[in-house]
Amino acid sequence: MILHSVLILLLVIGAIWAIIWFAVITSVPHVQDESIVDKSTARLRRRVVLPFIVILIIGLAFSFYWMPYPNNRAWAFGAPEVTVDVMAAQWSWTLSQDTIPVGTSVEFAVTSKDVNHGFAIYSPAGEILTQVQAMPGYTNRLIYKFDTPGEYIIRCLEYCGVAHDVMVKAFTVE
Ligand SMILES: [Cu+2]
Repeated sequence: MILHSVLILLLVIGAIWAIIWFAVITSVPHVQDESIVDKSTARLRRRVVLPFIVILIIGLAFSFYWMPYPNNRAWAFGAPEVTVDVMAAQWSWTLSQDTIPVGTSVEFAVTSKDVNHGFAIYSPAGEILTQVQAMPGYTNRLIYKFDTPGEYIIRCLEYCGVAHDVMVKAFTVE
């Protein structure tokens, strides 16, 4: 995932650099007449701004796949077949079920009893996979698909009081 992001970033920077370089090389005339320089400046802007906008739009379209918004996740993982209700409170997590089926699109409906918490899921190897805010009076919907069975850990990612660090809960994917 990080490698993808770096590669995309390098491609975008490289493409922008190439376009600017090409535009500068082809539009700067070797004359001192200022009217020609003005024209070439306008041409330079056209050549840089338009491709830049096109690259931005294409980049935005491709990066949508990794965005955590419910519609994008539903598109990437499939419509959720299981909904897990998650209630955060100082200082614990309550889940409507502790076992989640592997390879299935799951929706976590996350809310809080008291203050803001950060609902984060960690893989059995300890890597953070996905996260969303747990807010009082509002339900955030987080869609995810677990491809590997094992014991996953929920941790709080937003400081919520003295026992914030022990706000940990495990669930099983099988
Ligand atoms: Cu916390």
